[in-house]
Amino acid sequence: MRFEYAPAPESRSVVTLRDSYGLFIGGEFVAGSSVFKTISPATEEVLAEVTHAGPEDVDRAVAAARQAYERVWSVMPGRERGKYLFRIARLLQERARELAVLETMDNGKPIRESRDVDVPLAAAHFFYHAGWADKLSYAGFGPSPRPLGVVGQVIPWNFPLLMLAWKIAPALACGNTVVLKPAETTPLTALVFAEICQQADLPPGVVNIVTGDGSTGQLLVAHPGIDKVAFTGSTAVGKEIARACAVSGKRLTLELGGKAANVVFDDSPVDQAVEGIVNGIFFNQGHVCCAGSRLLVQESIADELLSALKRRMMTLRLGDPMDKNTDIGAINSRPQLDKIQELTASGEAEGAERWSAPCPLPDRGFWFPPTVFTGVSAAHRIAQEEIFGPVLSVLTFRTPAEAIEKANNTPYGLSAGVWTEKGSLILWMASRLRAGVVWANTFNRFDPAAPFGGYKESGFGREGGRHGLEAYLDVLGGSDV
Ligand code: TAP
Repeated sequence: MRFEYAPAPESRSVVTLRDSYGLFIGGEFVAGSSVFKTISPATEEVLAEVTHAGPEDVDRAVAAARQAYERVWSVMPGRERGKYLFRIARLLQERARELAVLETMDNGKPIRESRDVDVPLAAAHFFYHAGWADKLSYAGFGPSPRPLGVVGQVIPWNFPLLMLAWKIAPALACGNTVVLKPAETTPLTALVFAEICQQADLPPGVVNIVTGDGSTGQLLVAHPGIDKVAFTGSTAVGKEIARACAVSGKRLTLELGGKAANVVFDDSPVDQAVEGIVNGIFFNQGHVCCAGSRLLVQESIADELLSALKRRMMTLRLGDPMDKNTDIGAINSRPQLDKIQELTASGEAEGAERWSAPCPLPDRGFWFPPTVFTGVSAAHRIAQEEIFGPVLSVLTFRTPAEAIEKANNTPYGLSAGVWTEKGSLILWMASRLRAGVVWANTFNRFDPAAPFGGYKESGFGREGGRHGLEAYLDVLGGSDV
């Protein structure tokens, strides 16, 4: 039975959009060399004009960060830095509704997700790292871990504010200053974050935000004034950045793509597993690096599980991301939609069977229905390449050993899920899965205290937890910070 819901739109009035946004350098919004427009992917309406940072703008931002590092931030006691991080966390909470609405407008994700996941987790990251700022000597990296200096950070469009928090909170807690470039299609919450830095009285230059496209990112990571590069994005760009940073002496962490296996054994409770599969691949339209994009189901329950999954998918509500009942929002951009369409067409051409939940797609904006492919072989592109959309590829297995072999058979190694009631099997699987995170009887759970990161082409370095601090510290010693 399908329930109909009355529309429950969130109000846009909590957001005051400026017509035009400058770059945030040295604690102020300043003009740059040129501008571009950011649009809502759900309606294609122009939301605001944003500044494109060119070489001189990036120079200015790095110089501001250097000055703030040397004069203020690296010499400030950790307990004082921690107060600023607490303040930022509280301001994120105070402006949570505005940030959630803005994120949904600029990114296309359902308001339910930006309100309940992105913004609360972003605040949680600042709270968590505020607590570390005066305890770095006890973090297990020796008695006197030192900051690295000026950090260049480049982030993607799928969780704009949350990825910003994952990058900025640990960097600042450890005594570094930052220049961050948000993705071209989702710059707006980073610019409100710049306002929050002003509200928190953060010393000028500690955080600098330079908007622009990939060329701005390139300038930033190649800049000689940067001591460390932290990148989250695609594996292709990650490799380019690794080459750009080679022999430069810069420290580097890369959080890249994934092709996670969600492995369901025949003793798992089917309804619970179905919820985990839906959450694993359809959360955030599947624009999730750790999405459970490959379902590996034990052959004996494959038919039962797939029928239950399709029934559940028929209840997913696709449409206006600002409606509080919406489960599936818009695809973030036209190029991303083109990529999903190209890869799904290859799935059919290679012989897999496509099934999409029957749901009307809005006339304007970028949309793709929740889709499942069965009859997928490990050699198909849809089993190997990251689709980064609401598309699930289903494979079957008979034994745990076969499940491991298939799960590990991709160039990636970011995350995995295991569904079974046997604790011993969970441990057996977890020790053999080549994935940075393994979820047991759940999926897509995040906590600032838990390190996150990949193996193989999913990158290196960890974000979150005590391990995440190491990426922002010179752990070989020096005087106390
Ligand atoms: P990318 O195209 O790699 O873009 C990521 C960021 O890098 C954007 O800000 C982009 O700018 C910038 N960029 C593009 N070319 C660059 C270059 N040559 N040098 C420096 N910066 C450059 O990825 P995306 O499509 O935005 O994001 C999706 C990817 O991110 C997926 O593969 C996903 O798996 C991955 N991801 C990984 C994680 C973790 S934690 N592993 C988390 C989220 C996403 P523009 O956007 O302005 O072009």
